Amino acid sequence: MDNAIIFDVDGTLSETEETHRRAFNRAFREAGLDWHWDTALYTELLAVTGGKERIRYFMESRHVDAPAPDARDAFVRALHADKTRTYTAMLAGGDVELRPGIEALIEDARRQGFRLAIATTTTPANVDALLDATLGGSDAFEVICAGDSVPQKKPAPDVYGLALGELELPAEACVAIEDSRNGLLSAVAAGIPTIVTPGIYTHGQDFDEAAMVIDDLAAFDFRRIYALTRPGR
Ligand code: XBP
Ligand code: MG
Repeated sequence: MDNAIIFDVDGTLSETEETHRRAFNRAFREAGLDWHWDTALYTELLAVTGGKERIRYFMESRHVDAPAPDARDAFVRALHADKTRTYTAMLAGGDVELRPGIEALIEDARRQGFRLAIATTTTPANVDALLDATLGGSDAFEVICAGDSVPQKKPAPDVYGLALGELELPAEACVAIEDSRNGLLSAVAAGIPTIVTPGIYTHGQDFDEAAMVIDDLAAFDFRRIYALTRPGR
């Protein structure tokens, strides 16, 4: 079958943003920084996709003590690498699970012959850590597009465009599954019909452009998702 379901990762496959937030805070402490992102601030900072971009936005928008501009890139990269090491170790510790309905959808879609892909802003290491901890590996996904593989992160369409290119499929033969407005805008800008399953950090965002908003995927009729990939639907 020449149809694919393209999954976002954070907030969609799993409610991982709370683990990301804890990993950021631990990296800040270990770097001797007095920064702390509580859930209210993190909700605000999630408007910026990409951990390195989020750290930079926090420094520059809050005018916190930061290295001189010429040292800032190296500082942010090193701090984010520490955060990624912490995050992947947290996931390897096992305290993570897929959102309700996700594993059933992955298994059913594969039985129906759908090809599966990932299009995410997080790093490849984080994707591997999540899939290893929940599915025993990434075999279910033919294509994984992640992190810095594209010049512009969500809401730009780049990562979904890359996934379509690697699948060698047109946008209308696919459906995207997202949790956030940034992700929705990215997939829709790539021309892909998009379903939103709002998560802890994205409930209440504007999902007007979504083909469907599904609050409880576990109770949903997956055939309605598959129907979105049929031309002339
Ligand atoms: C969500 C993001 C990521 C994570 C943090 O990605 O915007 O930046 O918040 O991960 P998704 P990194 O597209 O899967 O929703 O620190 O690795 O960026
Ligand atoms: Mg997401």
